[in-house]
Amino acid sequence: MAGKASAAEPPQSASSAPAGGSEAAKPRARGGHNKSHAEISGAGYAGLTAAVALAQRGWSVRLHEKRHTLGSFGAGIVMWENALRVLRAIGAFEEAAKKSFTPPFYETRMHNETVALEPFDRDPWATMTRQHLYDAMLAQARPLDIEILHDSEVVSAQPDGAVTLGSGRTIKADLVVGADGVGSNVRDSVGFAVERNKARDGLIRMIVPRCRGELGPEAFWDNVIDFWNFEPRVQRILYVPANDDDLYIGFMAPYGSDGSIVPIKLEVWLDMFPFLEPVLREAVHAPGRYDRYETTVLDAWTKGRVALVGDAAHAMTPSLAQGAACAMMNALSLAVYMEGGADNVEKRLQEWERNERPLTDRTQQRSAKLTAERALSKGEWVNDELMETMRHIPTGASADPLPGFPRRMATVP
Ligand code: 5PR
Repeated sequence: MAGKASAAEPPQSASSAPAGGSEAAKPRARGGHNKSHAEISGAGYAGLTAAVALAQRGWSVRLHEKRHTLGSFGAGIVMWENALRVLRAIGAFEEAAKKSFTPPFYETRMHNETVALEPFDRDPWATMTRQHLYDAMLAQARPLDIEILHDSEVVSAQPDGAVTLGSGRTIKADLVVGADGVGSNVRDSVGFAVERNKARDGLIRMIVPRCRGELGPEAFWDNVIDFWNFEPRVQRILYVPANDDDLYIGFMAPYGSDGSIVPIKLEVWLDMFPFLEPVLREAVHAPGRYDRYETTVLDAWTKGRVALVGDAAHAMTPSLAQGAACAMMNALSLAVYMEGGADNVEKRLQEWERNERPLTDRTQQRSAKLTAERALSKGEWVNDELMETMRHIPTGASADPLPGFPRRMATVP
């Protein structure tokens, strides 16, 4: 396992630092002379996981984030066992678990009638805010041999391992990781064929206060509740307690409909979900964005020394809560395939894709089908096929049980 690198050497990174950033300005310690070096574009969940997992395996890593601040723009997240296992593998599990929650049930309602009530007492899972998850992962990156640059955009990459920054500077690496999201510069500059599929629906996601006092004393307000309505129009609210204080709430509606408008229109949601009035009133003032569901499938995930991971490679709909999870699994496994350093990077990247990609492909297909058919509304997604990904032991992660999980055995009311 890696500690902090001690040998201070190539000041090249200091000169690449964008002005003004405290991290960027920090003089750089880059360990050993013969360390293999990775340039990673994008400090989201995929990029952070790859950075930590590579550094743990002795690589020196530079992580570029084009935004000014490091952080998560998302609202909340449901983490299943595979994602929690990746967190443990990169050392972030305990910290992430601290401010997380496991609801007693995952409930599905149609027109406010319960159609499914899942205790998930054999599947460890947790909810949390995305910011909390991000902070837990970033804390793992800090002490490792990872140079984190903000305001630093990778504008293009080449299969030989060259990356060009927004500043115009070009750097050579043994490995380039494009973890730069659905609009990936790395992907589009290297030239991969992208097949995009947009669904008819999308959703607005935000964090609002739990409003427990106002919602009422019923125990079910601790559940995840997926409130579906098909009449008089298709609108759905995904209600996810993320911890004692924060509610992660998703407003799903067809693209272009009134339900897709941000800030949300109170009357559009209140007439179908009057029992959620306190949180709807909060949601009117919360920042949010409507995102149409989208799946992207590439002809390949790697070319030469370049590997794509996360939404850059395999954006998926969130029906199975596997977007970030697959991003993190693939980033971890990528580092496992890079164990031992820079020899044969190209061949090992191909092996990585060949072995690791099929599960993600299946997950994307299943998730897209659930989304297209609005099938989560039936609450019938808990079966061995659809749970395959959540129950998968990620390459590079331990199969040991997660400490403290399952968190509680729910009692049927
Ligand atoms: N499940 C989860 C989720 O966060 C979303 C959906 C389903 C856990 C939204 O991101 O279908 O939209 C969904």
